[in-house]
Amino acid sequence: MQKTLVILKPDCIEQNLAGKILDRFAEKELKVLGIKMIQLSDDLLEEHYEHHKDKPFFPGLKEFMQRTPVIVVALQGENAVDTVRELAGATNPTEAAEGTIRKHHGTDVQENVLHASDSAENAEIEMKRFFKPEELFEE
Ligand code: 3AN
Repeated sequence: MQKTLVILKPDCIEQNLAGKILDRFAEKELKVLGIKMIQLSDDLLEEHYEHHKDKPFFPGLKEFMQRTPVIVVALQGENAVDTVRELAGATNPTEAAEGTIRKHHGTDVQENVLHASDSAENAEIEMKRFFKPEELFEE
Protein backbone atom coordinates (compact mmCIF):
# COMPACT_ATOMS: atom_id res chain seq x y z
CA MET A 1 0.00 0.00 0.00
CA GLN A 2 1.26 3.44 -0.92
CA LYS A 3 0.12 7.01 -0.35
CA THR A 4 0.11 10.00 -2.65
CA LEU A 5 -0.87 13.66 -2.48
CA VAL A 6 -3.01 15.33 -5.12
CA ILE A 7 -3.86 19.01 -5.57
CA LEU A 8 -6.88 19.81 -7.73
CA LYS A 9 -5.70 23.09 -9.21
CA PRO A 10 -7.73 26.27 -9.89
CA ASP A 11 -8.46 25.29 -13.51
CA CYS A 12 -9.98 22.05 -12.17
CA ILE A 13 -12.10 23.98 -9.68
CA GLU A 14 -13.20 26.53 -12.29
CA GLN A 15 -14.29 23.77 -14.68
CA ASN A 16 -16.14 22.06 -11.81
CA LEU A 17 -14.24 18.84 -12.49
CA ALA A 18 -13.43 17.76 -8.93
CA GLY A 19 -16.10 15.06 -8.76
CA LYS A 20 -15.10 13.62 -12.12
CA ILE A 21 -11.42 13.45 -11.13
CA LEU A 22 -12.18 11.89 -7.73
CA ASP A 23 -14.23 9.26 -9.55
CA ARG A 24 -11.19 8.34 -11.66
CA PHE A 25 -9.25 7.67 -8.44
CA ALA A 26 -12.12 5.60 -6.98
CA GLU A 27 -12.22 3.48 -10.16
CA LYS A 28 -8.58 2.54 -9.43
CA GLU A 29 -9.55 1.60 -5.86
CA LEU A 30 -7.63 4.47 -4.32
CA LYS A 31 -9.04 5.41 -0.93
CA VAL A 32 -9.37 9.00 0.32
CA LEU A 33 -7.49 9.43 3.62
CA GLY A 34 -8.02 13.18 3.77
CA ILE A 35 -9.59 15.91 1.66
CA LYS A 36 -10.09 19.68 2.09
CA MET A 37 -10.40 22.94 0.21
CA ILE A 38 -7.77 25.58 0.96
CA GLN A 39 -6.46 28.89 -0.36
CA LEU A 40 -2.72 28.38 -0.93
CA SER A 41 -0.46 30.92 0.77
CA ASP A 42 2.76 32.35 -0.72
CA ASP A 43 4.81 30.40 1.83
CA LEU A 44 3.18 27.07 1.09
CA LEU A 45 3.58 27.55 -2.67
CA GLU A 46 7.21 28.59 -2.34
CA GLU A 47 7.87 25.45 -0.32
CA HIS A 48 5.88 23.16 -2.61
CA TYR A 49 7.43 24.52 -5.82
CA GLU A 50 10.92 25.01 -4.34
CA HIS A 51 12.40 23.35 -7.47
CA HIS A 52 10.73 25.99 -9.68
CA LYS A 53 11.30 29.01 -7.42
CA ASP A 54 13.97 30.59 -9.63
CA LYS A 55 12.30 29.79 -12.95
CA PRO A 56 10.89 32.67 -15.03
CA PHE A 57 7.43 31.10 -14.95
CA PHE A 58 7.29 30.94 -11.13
CA PRO A 59 5.41 34.26 -10.53
CA GLY A 60 2.77 33.22 -13.10
CA LEU A 61 2.54 29.75 -11.58
CA LYS A 62 1.99 31.27 -8.14
CA GLU A 63 -0.68 33.63 -9.42
CA PHE A 64 -2.45 30.75 -11.15
CA MET A 65 -2.32 28.49 -8.07
CA GLN A 66 -3.90 31.29 -5.99
CA ARG A 67 -6.63 32.18 -8.52
CA THR A 68 -9.19 30.10 -6.61
CA PRO A 69 -8.99 27.80 -3.60
CA VAL A 70 -7.70 24.31 -4.42
CA ILE A 71 -8.69 20.87 -3.15
CA VAL A 72 -5.93 18.79 -1.59
CA VAL A 73 -6.47 15.04 -1.42
CA ALA A 74 -4.47 12.34 0.35
CA LEU A 75 -4.93 8.94 -1.30
CA GLN A 76 -3.89 5.42 -0.46
CA GLY A 77 -3.82 2.33 -2.61
CA GLU A 78 -1.69 -0.17 -4.44
CA ASN A 79 1.03 1.64 -6.37
CA ALA A 80 -0.75 4.93 -5.61
CA VAL A 81 2.03 7.25 -6.86
CA ASP A 82 2.37 5.71 -10.31
CA THR A 83 -1.34 4.97 -10.61
CA VAL A 84 -2.25 8.64 -10.13
CA ARG A 85 0.56 9.92 -12.36
CA GLU A 86 -0.57 7.56 -15.11
CA LEU A 87 -4.15 8.78 -14.75
CA ALA A 88 -2.90 12.40 -14.84
CA GLY A 89 -0.68 12.06 -17.94
CA ALA A 90 2.35 14.15 -18.91
CA THR A 91 2.86 17.63 -17.40
CA ASN A 92 2.21 19.20 -20.82
CA PRO A 93 -1.34 18.25 -21.89
CA THR A 94 -0.33 18.25 -25.57
CA GLU A 95 2.13 15.46 -24.76
CA ALA A 96 -0.25 13.55 -22.47
CA ALA A 97 -1.53 10.15 -23.61
CA GLU A 98 -5.10 9.66 -24.86
CA GLY A 99 -7.53 8.98 -22.03
CA THR A 100 -5.51 10.82 -19.39
CA ILE A 101 -6.97 13.62 -17.27
CA ARG A 102 -4.58 16.24 -18.61
CA LYS A 103 -5.17 15.24 -22.24
CA HIS A 104 -8.92 15.65 -21.75
CA HIS A 105 -9.10 18.66 -19.48
CA GLY A 106 -5.68 20.37 -19.42
CA THR A 107 -5.14 23.74 -21.08
CA ASP A 108 -1.35 24.11 -21.15
CA VAL A 109 1.79 23.19 -19.20
CA GLN A 110 0.72 25.47 -16.35
CA GLU A 111 -3.03 24.90 -16.24
CA ASN A 112 -2.88 21.13 -16.14
CA VAL A 113 -5.70 20.30 -13.73
CA LEU A 114 -3.82 18.54 -10.92
CA HIS A 115 -0.61 18.00 -9.06
CA ALA A 116 0.37 14.46 -8.09
CA SER A 117 3.38 13.40 -5.98
CA ASP A 118 6.22 12.00 -8.09
CA SER A 119 7.59 9.46 -5.56
CA ALA A 120 6.55 7.69 -2.36
CA GLU A 121 9.18 9.72 -0.51
CA ASN A 122 7.80 13.05 -1.76
CA ALA A 123 4.25 11.87 -1.09
CA GLU A 124 5.07 11.53 2.61
CA ILE A 125 6.64 15.01 2.68
CA GLU A 126 3.74 16.56 0.76
CA MET A 127 1.07 14.92 2.92
CA LYS A 128 2.71 16.46 5.98
CA ARG A 129 2.94 19.78 4.16
CA PHE A 130 -0.79 20.01 3.48
CA PHE A 131 -2.44 17.99 6.26
CA LYS A 132 -2.28 17.95 10.03
CA PRO A 133 -2.11 14.41 11.47
CA GLU A 134 -5.67 14.69 12.79
CA GLU A 135 -6.95 15.52 9.29
CA LEU A 136 -5.84 12.15 7.92
CA PHE A 137 -8.04 9.14 8.56
CA GLU A 138 -5.98 5.99 8.22
CA GLU A 139 -7.23 2.54 9.10
P1 3AN B 1 4.34 17.77 -12.51
O1 3AN B 1 3.25 18.60 -11.89
O2 3AN B 1 3.86 17.00 -13.71
O3 3AN B 1 5.09 16.91 -11.53
P2 3AN B 1 6.51 19.72 -12.46
O4 3AN B 1 6.81 19.37 -11.02
O5 3AN B 1 7.64 19.80 -13.42
O6 3AN B 1 5.40 18.78 -13.11
O7 3AN B 1 5.83 21.13 -12.47
C1 3AN B 1 5.00 21.55 -11.45
C2 3AN B 1 3.99 22.52 -12.00
O8 3AN B 1 4.67 23.69 -12.45
C3 3AN B 1 3.24 21.98 -13.21
N1 3AN B 1 2.12 21.14 -12.86
C4 3AN B 1 2.85 23.24 -13.93
O9 3AN B 1 1.64 23.77 -13.38
C5 3AN B 1 4.02 24.16 -13.61
N2 3AN B 1 5.00 24.21 -14.69
C6 3AN B 1 5.97 23.31 -14.96
N3 3AN B 1 6.69 23.68 -16.02
C7 3AN B 1 6.16 24.86 -16.45
C8 3AN B 1 6.45 25.76 -17.52
N4 3AN B 1 7.43 25.54 -18.37
N5 3AN B 1 5.69 26.87 -17.63
C9 3AN B 1 4.68 27.12 -16.76
N6 3AN B 1 4.35 26.31 -15.74
C10 3AN B 1 5.07 25.19 -15.59
